[in-house]
Amino acid sequence: MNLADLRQRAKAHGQDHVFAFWDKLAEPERQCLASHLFAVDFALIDRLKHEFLAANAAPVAKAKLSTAPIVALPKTDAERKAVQAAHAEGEKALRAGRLGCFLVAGGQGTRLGFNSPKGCFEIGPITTRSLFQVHAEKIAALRRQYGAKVPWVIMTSDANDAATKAYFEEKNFYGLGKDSVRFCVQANMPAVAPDGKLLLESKSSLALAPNGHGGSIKALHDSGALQWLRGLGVDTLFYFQVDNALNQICDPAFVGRHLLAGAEMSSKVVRKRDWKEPVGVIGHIDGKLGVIEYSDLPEDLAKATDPGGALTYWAGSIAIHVLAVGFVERLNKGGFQLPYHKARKAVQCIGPDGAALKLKPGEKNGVKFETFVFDALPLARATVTVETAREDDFGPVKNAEGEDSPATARAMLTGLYARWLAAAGCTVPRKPDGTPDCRIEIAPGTSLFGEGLEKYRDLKIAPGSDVVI
Ligand code: UD2
Repeated sequence: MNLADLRQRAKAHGQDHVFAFWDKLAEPERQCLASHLFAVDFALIDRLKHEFLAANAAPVAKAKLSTAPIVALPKTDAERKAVQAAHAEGEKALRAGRLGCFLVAGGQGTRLGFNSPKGCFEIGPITTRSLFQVHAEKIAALRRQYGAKVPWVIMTSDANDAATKAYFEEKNFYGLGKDSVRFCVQANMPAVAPDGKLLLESKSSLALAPNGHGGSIKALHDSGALQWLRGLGVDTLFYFQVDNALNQICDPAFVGRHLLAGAEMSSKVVRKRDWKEPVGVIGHIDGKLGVIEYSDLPEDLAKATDPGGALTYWAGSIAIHVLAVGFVERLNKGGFQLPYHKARKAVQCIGPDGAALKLKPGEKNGVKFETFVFDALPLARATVTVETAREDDFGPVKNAEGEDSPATARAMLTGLYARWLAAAGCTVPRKPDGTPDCRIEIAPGTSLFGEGLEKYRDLKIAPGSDVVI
């Protein structure tokens, strides 16, 4: 397509305002704008505009939600035996080198108000250990424990790719070896105004945003990462998010459940702490397993309870999945499209006069379109959903303060390490409310899942002190 065609196409879709400053642009600037515009799927933007933004757009269709079968935390001996069998199966796969790790870290982390990639955020309760470091040390420990390569793919976005790579270089990949960590960059989607017009970030560039973590299915394939994993003998991927400080990476029991069921995509859930908790809910949606995002869950359903007063839709998705490599390959071969979701967000852009728009605090002037990885669940031939204990697996860092903040994640880390030490026979000082009266940090290299801490049985921990192991 040449430039005249591009202009014609933009005009045909009511988007020719993007050329408003064209005549005043220098050649490299024109090239930049043209490259952005060549990548735009105008027909898709039209469709999304009609679907979500038109005055007569239908409200998000009310899906029929019902509860789905979930493997709950074990209560009986038989259930505990099943966990052991799954654990053994997961360990076997780990030892055989079938596991790879897949971290999605392409988000912009706006809520945290941290300007670097979120993974660089220091989360150690005592040390300056960053989120990336916590994940890297866990993977290093898995490699040692299972004598396997456990390669790691990290998805970034244009917004943070260079900074993420520079960070890993600076940290020498935490000793993992550069050849065993691979980055893939997710695609962008243009951000639009509430009337569906493309927004310009500058006179020579569109306002682009990462296309949501659903973009990972395609990014894995298009970047060659999937083929690379296959070449290393990996057929099973452990998927996780950058902001979860706890996360039992490659949890053998979870991986084993997935494998024993012959599943293509599996998920971990926790009991929601209350009806408002911002996590998607796993259930049957129009008869198929899926996740309804918290923002799409009608309040009456979110609040629904069973006769005992417990939430009916209690199963909160914590965005930990196992994916069969063959499933991701199958989707990419067959051509698939995950549905788009709309989010009103603040978007940095210029106005019609070419000057940067000054946004008021909290003003959401734009709309971003994203796909979500959990929308691949209904496409999987078999799935397993497993309940996990929040305190073992889910300490997200989302907000600067309050719930799901660095403070709560650090407290959860100390709480976890305190339980591990107590289980090893060590006495941990406690406050009257039962929380540890000390700060504890255990390196993943010392203990990955709480094992091997017996030698700290006689450790004396003074109230109010710091313990780094
Ligand atoms: C996500 C889930 C929510 C729950 C929660 C648990 C969605 C839509 N919601 O909520 O149901 O499971 O996590 O913590 O996922 N990311 C990318 N590229 C993107 C956008 C996001 O890689 O284009 C990554 C991001 O770096 C992060 C993760 O995806 O690791 C989650 O993103 P988020 O913080 O926007 O999701 P959140 O907290 O709304």
